Amino acid sequence: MSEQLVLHEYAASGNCYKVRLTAALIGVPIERREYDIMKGETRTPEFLAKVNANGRIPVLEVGDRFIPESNAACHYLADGSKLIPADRFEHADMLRWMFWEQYNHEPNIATLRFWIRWIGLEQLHEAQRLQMAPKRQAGNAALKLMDGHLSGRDWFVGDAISLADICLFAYTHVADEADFDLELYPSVIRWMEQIMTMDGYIAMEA
Ligand SMILES: N[C@@H](CCC(=O)N[C@@H](CS)C(=O)NCC(=O)O)C(=O)O
Repeated sequence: MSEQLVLHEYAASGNCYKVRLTAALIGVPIERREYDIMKGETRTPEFLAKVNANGRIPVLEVGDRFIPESNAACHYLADGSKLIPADRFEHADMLRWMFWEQYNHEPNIATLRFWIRWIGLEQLHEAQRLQMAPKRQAGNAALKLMDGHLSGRDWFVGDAISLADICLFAYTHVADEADFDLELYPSVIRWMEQIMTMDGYIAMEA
């Protein structure tokens, strides 16, 4: 890639890790710029005006332009690589899992991880406490659905790793930090082990 790539990120975030893992697996170097989200560093007027009006990371800076949303940043990086299926149906199926990740998986598993490990149970607001049980149930439903899909197959789409696997791996492999019992999902464990032993794999660093 000819333009300079800078990832605006928080290293312990799975959404940011997805982008780093994508870049690592295709061998594309990216610069990294860390923000402390616990100190509101992505909510400053400068960040909102220049990097992402939505006040969140990751954001991939490409030359003088910015791509917020982790899965969009992964898609930009992987365009033209083996991480995106050439087949039109499989490409759409990959996107299906990436959208599913953002709607059914990340809001439950990542949010519980953040509340439990970063905010702390004692600090949660009443509204958050009330959401704990529904998010636990929805998170387990997501893991169960993944386990069913992966039983008898190696990858989410077709017969090779794609962005669907990378985007789902990011928060699944740390779901134990949100007190999910991954031992209940043996096909998910087998699938995670395949990813963790791939050439170019990098760990999350959290
Ligand atoms: N859908 C977005 C979610 C981004 C997101 O929630 N980022 C969190 C960290 S994982 C963040 O920036 N939090 C800081 C804040 O909201 O102030 C994506 O996939 O990039």
